[in-house]
Amino acid sequence: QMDWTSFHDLEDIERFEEWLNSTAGNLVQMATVARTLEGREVRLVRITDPTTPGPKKKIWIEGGIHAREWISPAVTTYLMHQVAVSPEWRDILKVTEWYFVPVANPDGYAYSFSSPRARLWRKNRSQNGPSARCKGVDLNRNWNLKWGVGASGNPCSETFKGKEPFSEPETVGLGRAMQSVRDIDVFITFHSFGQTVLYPWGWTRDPPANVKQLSRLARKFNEGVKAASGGRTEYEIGGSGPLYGLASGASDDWAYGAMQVPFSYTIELPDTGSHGFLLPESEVSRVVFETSSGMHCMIGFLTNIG
Ligand code: 0X9
Ligand code: ZN
Repeated sequence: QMDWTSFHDLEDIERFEEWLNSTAGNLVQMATVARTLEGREVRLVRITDPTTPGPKKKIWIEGGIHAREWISPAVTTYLMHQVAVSPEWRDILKVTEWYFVPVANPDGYAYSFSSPRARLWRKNRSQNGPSARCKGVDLNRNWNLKWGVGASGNPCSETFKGKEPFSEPETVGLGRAMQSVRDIDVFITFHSFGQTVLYPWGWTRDPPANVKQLSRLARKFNEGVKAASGGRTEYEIGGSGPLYGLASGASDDWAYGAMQVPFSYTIELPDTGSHGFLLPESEVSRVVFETSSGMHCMIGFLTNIG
């Protein structure tokens, strides 16, 4: 059984998905959107209330695209649990349709659990050609939007973009699934660390067309986090390019630019750097609670439920 007082490996997360599917079966649908190089599934979990009529806001949540950012799948699975079973989310669930990918990079995630020296692995486990010395493509540099800007062509780099856009089964499968869902209203990819809400673009420092609305909805997320934390946790909000430096081929830019998702964000979860990627397990329950409170405030605002 799942808990949010520690980090969980891929098997635990898959068991949790199956448990949720059997417990809240009328609300949950599962699909496999890709098969990785090592044969793992990239799973998509759709949660919606089939007894209420549409149209509904479509919200896509991506977790675990970077292997070592363990707090991301923790937050994503907690949010799935809240949305499906918590009474506090019931009114919002009537008018929303959720698409969750708890672990977008299962090979990398499993590898980061396999030994202490693999703990800080970021990429997938792609072979990069028969003679390549270095493994892995940064799946957050492999999407087909301004591919190549601020990304590396060297397979040994942490930000290796792949040999071409969409060279990886994970990004292809996720992209196709988003295309078949269509008209997504909100796209969020959870990363760590930094405590920032980033909106497009990552490939340029120019602001996107609806920057005012993007920033206003991001402030709602922060408002919910701040309230839930008693004022202790706050996020910085801004454009990816200006705040994190130029990096293209990321899922948020693709969602915004290629899929025309009006509200597309990368949320860099806590902390602000003291532990960085190695967030202590004792922080998990606080972070998942504060983040889901932020999401509740954000999506409540979007749907006029609050
Ligand atoms: O560089 C990234 O992929 C993200 N930061 S992380 O430290 N988690 O790796 C930020 C991505 C921001 N979005 C874009 N650059 N489009
Ligand atoms: Zn990341």
